[in-house]
Amino acid sequence: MANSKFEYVKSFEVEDRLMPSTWIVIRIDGCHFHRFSEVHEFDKPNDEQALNLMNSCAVSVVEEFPDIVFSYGVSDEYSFVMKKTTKFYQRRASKILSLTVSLFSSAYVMKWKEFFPQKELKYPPYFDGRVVCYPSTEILRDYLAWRQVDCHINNQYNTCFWMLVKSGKSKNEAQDILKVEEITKLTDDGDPVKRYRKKVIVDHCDIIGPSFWNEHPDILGK
Ligand SMILES: Nc1nc2c(ncn2[C@@H]2O[C@H](COP(=O)(O)OP(=O)(O)OP(=O)(O)O)[C@@H](O)[C@H]2O)c(=O)[nH]1
Ligand SMILES: [Mg+2]
Repeated sequence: MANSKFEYVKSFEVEDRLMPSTWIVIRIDGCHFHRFSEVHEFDKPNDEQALNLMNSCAVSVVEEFPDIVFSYGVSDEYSFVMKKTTKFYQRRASKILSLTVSLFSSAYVMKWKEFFPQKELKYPPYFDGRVVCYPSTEILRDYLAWRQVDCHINNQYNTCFWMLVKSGKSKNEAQDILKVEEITKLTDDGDPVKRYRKKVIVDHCDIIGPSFWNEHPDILGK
């Protein structure tokens, strides 16, 4: 590339390489999906097709970025785990994050008709994202457990809330009942093997306890 007197502007760019030898987790989350789900009349509390669409977008991301070893999603969010040794885009945070968010968002729009053939997409959905490094497999497992525990608590609350509303209570009454009843909170009790080709499996299972991880030791390595 030709040198010019303007080259110096590159020195303003910041170095944003993520810490080496750490698990990289990218979490994306739908922006204002409370409104988006109202406008598009999603079933309450869970719209199966909306969740299937999220899963399908996540599969696209996992298939496109080879160093993602695991991903977990709930509601309007999805977490993607990249292996510790990944050199994807030299581990540059802005590249990894922006690529994930943009691929997920465009997949969501492209696949919309496949999952909602009768519904028009009324405006463009968009997602925010963050990227965090976790230094150990234990902390990564705690991160994933945290997201799933959150899912259980929210689902328990939302399921009860909408059942009360369907049974004739007002939203305020349902809220008050659930406050009084104090919904029981649930307690929450390593480089992958070389792969030549990855098979993406969509599953619904417990990732808080050890069974899943013991049955699939290859995902996070030894
Ligand atoms: N009806 C329905 N709503 C859903 C479903 N999945 C997600 N949502 C909505 O999406 C929201 C996701 O929660 P948040 O991410 O905290 O809310 P948000 O409106 O997206 O706000 P920001 O993420 O802060 O922009 C839920 O509160 C629901 O309103 C679904 O399957 N059915
Ligand atoms: Mg959201």
